[in-house]
Amino acid sequence: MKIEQIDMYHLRMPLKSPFETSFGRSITRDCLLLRVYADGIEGFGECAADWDPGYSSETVGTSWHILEEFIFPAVKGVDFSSPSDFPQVVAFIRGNRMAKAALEMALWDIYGKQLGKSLKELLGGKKERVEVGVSVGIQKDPATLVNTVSKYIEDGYRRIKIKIKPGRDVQDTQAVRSAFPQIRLQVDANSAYTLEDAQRLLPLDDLNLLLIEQPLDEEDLWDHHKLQKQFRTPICLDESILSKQHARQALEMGSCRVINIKAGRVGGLWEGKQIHDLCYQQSIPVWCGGMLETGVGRASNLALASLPGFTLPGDISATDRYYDEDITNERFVLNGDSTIDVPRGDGLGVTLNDKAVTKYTLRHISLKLDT
Ligand code: OSB
Ligand code: MG
Repeated sequence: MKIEQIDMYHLRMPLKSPFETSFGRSITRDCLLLRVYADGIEGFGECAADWDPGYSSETVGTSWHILEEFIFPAVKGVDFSSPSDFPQVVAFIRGNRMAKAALEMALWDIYGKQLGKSLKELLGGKKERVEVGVSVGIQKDPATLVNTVSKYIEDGYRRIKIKIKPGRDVQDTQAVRSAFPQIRLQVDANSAYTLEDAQRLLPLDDLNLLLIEQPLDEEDLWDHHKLQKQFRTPICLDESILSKQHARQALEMGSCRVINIKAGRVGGLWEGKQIHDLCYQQSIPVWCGGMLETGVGRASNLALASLPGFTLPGDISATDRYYDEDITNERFVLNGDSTIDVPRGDGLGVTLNDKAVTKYTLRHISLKLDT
């Protein structure tokens, strides 16, 4: 498999409703879309880095730079026997995992189309539909939050995640818990706390939460261990886990009991699968996180989440939770049992709506690599 051409688009997608986290509030979601041609076959990749470095140090700008100046030149002329060769080819580039994951995704899409297999089959996925939940941003006040959550429950979501931040944590979570005593509930702090906040957060431990996601800084593996000792509720790491290495060390240290796997954050689907395999062997539950992806990234997330160790519901909601209009022709819908079907088509199993791509594109380049 030799890449002939790459088209890269910077997209800005209007969100259906603003999304607020401890690191900021967004009304649009930026991403990079790759259209890659190899052996006459077209594949798609999405780079999950956002416009600003709030969640991750990578941004649309850094990813564009790294892809254009380093990753594309590195793959020029390379004959891939499988996309699993890709991590080694770009290993000389430090970090920049979201940028790498975007091109890797497109290679998996092309590879699947070549072999007539879905990404789920290529990765060894088992499930045909995966359990999903919804990630609810910080609302105006606890009453508004309860109202927003109730609408998602009416839509059929049976697992709710709420975003928390200092000043908007225990009270918000208690409000949702008392309104919905039975709902599967979890919280995500996106690194907003320090160990000194542990005492104040302790009431969360009595709210029957599935997990507390990333309370402390990305670099605080040891402090997460100290925090986990004070809580019965499992700590789940998101931002802190950038590789299989981190996952192994976090588990050895007791920094968490659950891991959120996002292929983009860890450098691609292959690394995501390695983390899954490690956790599966140790009976550590994992689930597939999301980053407000378009239909391209969502298809990839669904395939990854079909692996057997993804035993907790993913942050992979239906298309209409995020966008009125998506860039894929396929829209993902929620089934009555709070699942979404894993795409069955070859590769990612999605096609692009060219009109929508054009509409949301801010910048585009096209590169020929076979000359
Ligand atoms: O921390 O899981 C997160 C969105 C963007 C960046 C980080 C996160 C999120 C979400 C939304 O929680 C998940 C989704 O529905 O895509
Ligand atoms: Mg998170």
